[in-house]
Amino acid sequence: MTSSTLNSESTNQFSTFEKDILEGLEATQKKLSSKYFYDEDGSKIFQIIMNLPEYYLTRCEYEIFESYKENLYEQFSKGTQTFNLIELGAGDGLKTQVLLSNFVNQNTPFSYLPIDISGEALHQLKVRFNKTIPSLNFEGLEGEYFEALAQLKTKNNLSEKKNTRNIVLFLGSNIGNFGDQQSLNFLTKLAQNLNQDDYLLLGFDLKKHPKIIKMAYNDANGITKAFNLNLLKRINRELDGNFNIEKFDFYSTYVPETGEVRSYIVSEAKQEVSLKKLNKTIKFEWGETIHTEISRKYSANQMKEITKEAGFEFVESYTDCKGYFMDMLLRV
Ligand code: AVI
Repeated sequence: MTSSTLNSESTNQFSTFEKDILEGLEATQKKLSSKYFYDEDGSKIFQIIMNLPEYYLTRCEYEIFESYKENLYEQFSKGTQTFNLIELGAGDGLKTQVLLSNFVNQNTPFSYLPIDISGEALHQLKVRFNKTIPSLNFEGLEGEYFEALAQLKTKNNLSEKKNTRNIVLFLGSNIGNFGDQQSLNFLTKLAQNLNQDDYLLLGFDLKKHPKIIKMAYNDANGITKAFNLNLLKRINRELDGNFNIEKFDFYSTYVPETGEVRSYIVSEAKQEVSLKKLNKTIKFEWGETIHTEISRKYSANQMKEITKEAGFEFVESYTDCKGYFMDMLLRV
């Protein structure tokens, strides 16, 4: 048996994670998807990032919810008997808690259905909300967004009944981690998966002074670096790899024209890394980069155009006092 036959046979047995990692590391411009950042440690590091002085995004969205929770409740509950709040990528739920604890004291009953790729994050969320909002009707779903949405549909929780409005929450600038085409596809698919008069509340980071954006992804304590390098640790653990973390650095840059922060892991040596589980060796040149993440910033008008193209109608937009971040309410 030739080695190429061996390879193609074993390729068929690779999991999606293994395939993605291998394809990414074997590409001319090496890349690893930021969706793989969020193992248990990665989710914990992200919690720290959200509290960093440089990382303004979470605080701004928190402020928006504090300021506009009453207005949002009015919008969500207008003309419906009940509503489902379906949160995509809920994380620690701290911001959402501001809305939920306000909504449980109002008249219109609702359910909270968070969807997250990390089972651990969902578990922690459930524990937190059991304590802080015991009367909350909570049902967590672990998985990729559309798989989970489909699951919800099958379980008949994503109600098509006229008296229940589905409201998808896609917050925290999660949309920014998609490339432009991917965002449009995602929003189009989302609009198609919702019923007429359902809502999307979309939280995204606004374009602003490039220095402010750049600093948010280059924090002084190197937490964002640790967040990126944790993916190499994950690969070591899950693919029996031998990345020497000390020999890799982190670099990120913001380009105003494209609105993209682009993040990279950088090899600080000419080196070879083996992934024993996949029977592969990856070579690195000194200074060679692995692209890890896009964090896209938009103007309000850009987002209006994209969401319109995807099939949504603009309802309202909310921003913090500095005008750094925006939550846009859209209707199908
Ligand atoms: C989850 N996501 C919106 C964050 C962002 O701002 O792109 C992830 C992150 N990456 C580095 N810092 C935070």
